[in-house]
Amino acid sequence: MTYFQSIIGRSVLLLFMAFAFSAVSGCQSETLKGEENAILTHAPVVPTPIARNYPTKVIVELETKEVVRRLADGVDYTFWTFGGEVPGKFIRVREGDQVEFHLNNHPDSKMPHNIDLHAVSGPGGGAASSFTAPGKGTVFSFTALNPGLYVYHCATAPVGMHIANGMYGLILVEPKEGLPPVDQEYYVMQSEFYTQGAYGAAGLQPFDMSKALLETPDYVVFNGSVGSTTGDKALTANVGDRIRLYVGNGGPNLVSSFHVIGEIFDLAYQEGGSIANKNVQTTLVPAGGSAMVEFTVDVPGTFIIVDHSIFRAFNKGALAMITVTGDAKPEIYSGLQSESVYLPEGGGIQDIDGDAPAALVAQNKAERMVEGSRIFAANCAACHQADGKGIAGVFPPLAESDFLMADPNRAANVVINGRSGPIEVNGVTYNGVMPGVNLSDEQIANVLTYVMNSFGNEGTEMTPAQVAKVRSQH
Ligand code: HEC
Ligand SMILES: [Cu+2]
Repeated sequence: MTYFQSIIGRSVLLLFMAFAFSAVSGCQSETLKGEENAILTHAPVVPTPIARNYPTKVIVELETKEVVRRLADGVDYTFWTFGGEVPGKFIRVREGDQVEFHLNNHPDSKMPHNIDLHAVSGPGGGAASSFTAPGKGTVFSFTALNPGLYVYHCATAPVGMHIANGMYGLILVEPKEGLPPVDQEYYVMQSEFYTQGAYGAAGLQPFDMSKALLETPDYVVFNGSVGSTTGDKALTANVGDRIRLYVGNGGPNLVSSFHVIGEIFDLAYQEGGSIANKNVQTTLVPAGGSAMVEFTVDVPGTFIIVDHSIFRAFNKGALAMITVTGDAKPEIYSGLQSESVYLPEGGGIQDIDGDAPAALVAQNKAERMVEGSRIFAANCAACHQADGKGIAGVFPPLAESDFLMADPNRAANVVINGRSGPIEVNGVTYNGVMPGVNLSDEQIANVLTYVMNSFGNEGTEMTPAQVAKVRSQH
């Protein structure tokens, strides 16, 4: 072979290789191969990363259901859902995938529903093609053109009400090249609920349209309920893990100031887009928007996820937890490990000398104990602790408290009007401030009956009439 021939041969080969390479890597549009059924997950679980390096036809089956579920302890709500829970199931596809979307509306539904996916390029984001009556199903297809993390929601009139009742979720369109691997991925979605009763008012709570119009929710929560992701339902990780949170905000009204207490986001893909900002403390998540955040947990302990519009976190429910286990790293953080900071405080309006709202009526001591335990958990445990033992030097104990048990009327006065200045409890002097807790006579009777008959205390029943008398004397 002459030199000339060999040059020609090589260029032809190179040309051929370049052509073949571009076909495989898909510089232009890739061709669909095969078909698969999407595996959808309930929060906080995320479907496993896409292993394919080519686009396929993905079949998504999602069912709308109207269900009664717990919104907070003792509080139920009729949620309208994508898949039976709030938020709706997480959908994960790859850029370039063709999604064949099957929306089915459960036969027991009272309402028609549809779906608007922000990942769709097409009229109504799919809503125009997916209006589905109870017991019916609809199908439409779209190609996931843009990578990113997108909100989906119902868009059936009255739209606000469908969203307020829980109809939203997330769809992740992974970029062609995939996302960098991490150790833990979780799905966290914020939203608000507007109920006729105030925060914590017991029973099945109907939707309150006037509060929704004023944008004054009673509940702001992660993953559909108060405490959905706390205690033994907290997210988990090991020391050294890199965590990616897929964060959504269903609204309907509020913008979230998303923050993890004690962590810094190494990367925050703001608004769920493709560019990450580095070293972020708090990222805004718009209503109907998202964010992806990544961070490494360097030390063990409990990390609290909040909306940093802070009354929402401590008084309306927007508080979740990540429990990190492993060896301490004193070179990064050393200090007392305590579970007692950052506990929810409930919605009883605290002021220094307030009037009280109305509530339920307990018929006997047993009913007072049940209501009282709820009121305690929501309004007192943050300071006096769940076991009533207080915190040494800061919050006096209610468990076996000589101060409490000596004079129930004096205790009622403390709850109604608050107290500050030195106080001796079981021989120990405390000097703090207890704010007056804005509860009704009924609620104070219940909570004091509960504390006087719990935590090793044995005492009498307190009645609303007794509380009313104390209130009138001060
Ligand atoms: C924000 C923290 C906080 C909350 C919430 C709180 N307390 Fe207190 N409480 C205190 C502090 C601090 C004192 C001591 C005040 C002082 O030093 O004068 C105290 C004192 C008391 C006392 C008298 C001392 C004792 O230990 O017996 C009683 C009774 C009491 N609280 C009951 C309650 C009840 C019931 C609730 C819920 C309805 C409640 N507190 C909510 C902080 C709180
Ligand atoms: Cu709907």
